[in-house]
Amino acid sequence: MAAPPAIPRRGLFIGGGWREPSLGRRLPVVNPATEATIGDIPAATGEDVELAVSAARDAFGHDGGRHWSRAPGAVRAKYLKAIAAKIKDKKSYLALLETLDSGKPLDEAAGDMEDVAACFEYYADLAEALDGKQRSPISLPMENFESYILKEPIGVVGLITPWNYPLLMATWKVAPALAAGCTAVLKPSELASLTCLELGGICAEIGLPPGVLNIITGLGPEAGAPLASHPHVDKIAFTGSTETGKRIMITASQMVKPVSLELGGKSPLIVFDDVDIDKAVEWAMFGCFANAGQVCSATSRLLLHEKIAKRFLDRLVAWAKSIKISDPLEEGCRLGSVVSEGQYQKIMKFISTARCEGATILYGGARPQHLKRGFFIEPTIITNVSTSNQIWREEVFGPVICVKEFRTEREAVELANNTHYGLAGAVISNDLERCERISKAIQSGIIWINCSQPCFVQAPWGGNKRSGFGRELGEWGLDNYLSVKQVTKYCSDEPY
Ligand code: TXE
Repeated sequence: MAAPPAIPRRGLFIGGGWREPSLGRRLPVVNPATEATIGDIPAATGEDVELAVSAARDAFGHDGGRHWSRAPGAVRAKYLKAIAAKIKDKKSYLALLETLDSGKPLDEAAGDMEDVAACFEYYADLAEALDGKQRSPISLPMENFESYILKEPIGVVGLITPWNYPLLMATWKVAPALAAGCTAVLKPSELASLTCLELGGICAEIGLPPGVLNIITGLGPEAGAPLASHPHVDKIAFTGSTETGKRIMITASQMVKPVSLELGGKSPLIVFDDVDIDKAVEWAMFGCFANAGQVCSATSRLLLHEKIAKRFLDRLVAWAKSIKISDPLEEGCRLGSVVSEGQYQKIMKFISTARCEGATILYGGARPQHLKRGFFIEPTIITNVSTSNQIWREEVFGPVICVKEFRTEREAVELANNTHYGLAGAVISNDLERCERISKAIQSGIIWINCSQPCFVQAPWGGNKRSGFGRELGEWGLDNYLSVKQVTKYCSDEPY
């Protein structure tokens, strides 16, 4: 088992240096796999937010000069590439920290760090490409006029992020924001901030100009809310719960401030009767139990064709019985702990409500008997679910899948769309025409055919309905941080 590193005691990363929080308060860091307190993080409040926003404004620059917003994309790219290189150098250390902080298996955390580095590299390339695209002509139907657009960085952006992929979710926002020429204040989740604070250390090591990225840790209402409502923050990008997303939208609406929201989900996975059941089971379990189900796009509603339902569930249960649930630092661990005691209690409550509402806990539903400490939950499979049950309607964000059977394609689509959410959906069938039809019929921002959850930095990510709006990743992720300005010139000496 990997030896846990000492947890560094960090301050807030503001203006390129470390600062103690203005009220001097710190929050405990608990390893959810052991329940031990392993360190602490600073608890920022309004005064710290003020300092961070002001540092970001100074770094953004208003009147030309060498400020970040005016630097050539190639210069910004150089810094982003340097961050990526440092992430790669420190991959094992960062993965260990991520595991200790979040409870996810160590090799999954190592995979996350590779994705973090790849994301910085990808947006470094887009920053470079932006140099050639900042001014694009528009063809007009009238002589004597010329028009073009300028793509400009939006300004200072507030980035509020969750705990399920702590450094990766932060990177999905930080990398494109900096590539676009914005400066940023990042507020990671209080439940898992360690690797985001290490990103501050990396920025200092590579000499990122002070104030370009500021990192403040702390509670949502104390550190996140003043960031969202700050009049000098030009945009908020948020990933988290639908409830907090609504609150952020209300705050932002007071200043007509743009927001992008990546919220919860309750995504369906439809499996038809013409498939290789073993392969489909693999996707189903990966789709709902990877990262202990703490994935916004988790395909947590499994829709099985009635002809294969029994065989499919037998295999799924056999798989659930066989996987290794252990301290996430142990080699071969497939299912770690959930992130916190609060999340553990919340998930257990979902399971007991499902039972009370008449659903069947086919497998799991409890803490694994061999683990006496830590917030572990068995992979849980729930059948006999009705569409009025809470377990069908609400996001659990834990290792819990609920199952319904269907007879026809139409019924499958109706069940898939029977949700307020619209982040993702998946269909497994050998009939590719049917898969294409279903891709169009499902109301969500992402559809997977014959798989579940693959994620590529080049492809857009985001949802519809109550899963939010705006797209991250790919070129769409960069556009989140650029505004489009129209410039039109009258170029004749004749009077108009
Ligand atoms: O989320 P919050 P929580 C869902 C998931 C989970 C539930 C609760 O269902 O069980 O949300 O998790 C900051 N103003 N997702 O409580 O509160 C907070 O500090 C400004 C899905 O952790 O939304 C953190 O940085 N900011 C999701 C971030 O918001 C505020 C991933 C997210 O926390 C704030 C995480 C406020 N008033 C949870 N209150 C996904 N889409 O992947 C909190 N925050």
